[in-house]
Amino acid sequence: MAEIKAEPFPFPVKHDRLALIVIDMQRDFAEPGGFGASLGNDVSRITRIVPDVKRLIQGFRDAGLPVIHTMECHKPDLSDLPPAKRNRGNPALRIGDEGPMGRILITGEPGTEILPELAPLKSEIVIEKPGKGAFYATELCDVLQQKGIKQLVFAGVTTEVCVQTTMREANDRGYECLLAEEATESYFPEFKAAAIAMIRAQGAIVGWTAHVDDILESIAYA
Ligand code: TIU
Repeated sequence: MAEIKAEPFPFPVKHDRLALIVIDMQRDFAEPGGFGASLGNDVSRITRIVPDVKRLIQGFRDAGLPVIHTMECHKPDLSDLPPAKRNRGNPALRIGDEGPMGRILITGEPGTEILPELAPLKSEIVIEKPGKGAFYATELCDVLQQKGIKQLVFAGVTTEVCVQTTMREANDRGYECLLAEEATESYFPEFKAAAIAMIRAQGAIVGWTAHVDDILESIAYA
């Protein structure tokens, strides 16, 4: 059986069942004036992973494997935004407010778009999600079933929020999950490290973690 070098033990990869899911690589999380910055975060940490996310996406494209993108966003009328989410914390700008890149985390606004370097191809699926997890209130489950996907490689932001939430949702739905370590980031380095540790603890209780180079090497020879 083919394997990807991973922790806590090799990932038993089935190349014909594998897809990449890139979580929320949006301007709102990576650029000044967006949602991430409005929460008081240093967004420069996010832009630093763009080259690794990009080469992971390219590797999947070159191998002819599916690439799925997600975007955290809400309808302009905010009907899919619970007050409990809008009112959380004390952000400088709340979801739906007008910011320097348009309305924060609203579908179709410039700041809500995926970073141009990582833009989806027209042929690739983009899941718009109102929650942190990509399975909640989206068509993701149907898409994966239609494509016969059983294993997901994860990239994107933030490691302990939308990435980990989606990994846990996927794990409970029977998907085998592998997190690409250099292709994910948090605003808090200690939270990224903790998320990676807790995902792969207890014999991969949520999933595996691996280096981008090892994932790329495996799919190049699929
Ligand atoms: N995509 C995602 O992780 N949404 C967040 O709000 N993350 C934070 O860490 N705030």
